[in-house]
Amino acid sequence: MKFLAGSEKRFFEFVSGLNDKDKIALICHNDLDGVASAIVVSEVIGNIEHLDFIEYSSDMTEKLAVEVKKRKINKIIFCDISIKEDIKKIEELKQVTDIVVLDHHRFEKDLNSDKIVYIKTETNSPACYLCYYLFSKIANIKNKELIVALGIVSEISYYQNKEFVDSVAEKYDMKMSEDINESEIWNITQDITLALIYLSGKTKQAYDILADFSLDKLGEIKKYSSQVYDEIERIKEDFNKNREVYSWGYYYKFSSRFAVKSMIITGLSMTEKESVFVFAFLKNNRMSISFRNQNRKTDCYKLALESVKGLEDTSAGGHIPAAGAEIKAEDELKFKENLIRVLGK
Ligand SMILES: [Mn+2]
Repeated sequence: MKFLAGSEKRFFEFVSGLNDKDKIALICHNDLDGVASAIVVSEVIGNIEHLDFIEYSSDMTEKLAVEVKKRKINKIIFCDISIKEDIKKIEELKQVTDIVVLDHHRFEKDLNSDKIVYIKTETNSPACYLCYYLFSKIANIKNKELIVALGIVSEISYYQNKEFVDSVAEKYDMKMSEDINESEIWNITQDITLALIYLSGKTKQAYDILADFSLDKLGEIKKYSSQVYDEIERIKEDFNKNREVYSWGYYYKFSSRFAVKSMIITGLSMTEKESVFVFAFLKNNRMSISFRNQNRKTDCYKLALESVKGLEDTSAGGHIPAAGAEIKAEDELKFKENLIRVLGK
């Protein structure tokens, strides 16, 4: 496995330095890659004092800093979370804990220092596979192969890690097809991803089900995923009925008890690559907006910035084909005026 930052040597020095008195926090992303990483790490290290699953944000470590103080945490392991210099409290945490980062998100600065072991792989080597690669050198964790393979597939990294995933699929008798999207392992991955959406904010419940996951536990996962699946179907029907059609594409406003906006807009925009899709999701007087244009003719990042111009209390960011913004719900009309000013009617 190729490391873009960090070394195995320093990682194993950290692991061999662990003892019974250490109070370890394990903080992972709340998606399947993050949960699979947590399963691998806790299988080998055990005895985790504080386990949490979080969504990336610049203030995501505020809550952690409180726990560190309260529980006297002296080691933190972050998996599948992009730790950067500007993360709030990171300097403070560095003073009182040792930090290990096992991650595959893009980064600018190598943060390795005597307080941080910072291991970064290429995007196509998901965090769970990095954890598996490292920990399988010191423990037999073959029983975690299945969840790791599912994690790899969920990160759209099958083709880059085909040999490993194929061997797991064969072992568990899962039917593979030329096209990964038509393979059984893809369907299982989708079910788990939807279940994680259902259980968002309660990721530990999903972790408990997945910790010793086997294919006969799929029924348990489907109890959750089927409800999110039904909701996605409902929203797609509603989109066809209630979307506003413009010369450039679609504006669609909706709300849901599940965080399915990105999943739906990405799926729909892939089927109509020339159109610009703008989805506005209403929640607690705020409107969270997604922009998509898969043929990249419209710069969604610029569009996001332009569309919040002149409004108060906003945020906007992203890339050319996909971007996001947030505004006050009461500013919807002004937002749409901006949108039409930039894109036309
Ligand atoms: Mn990941």
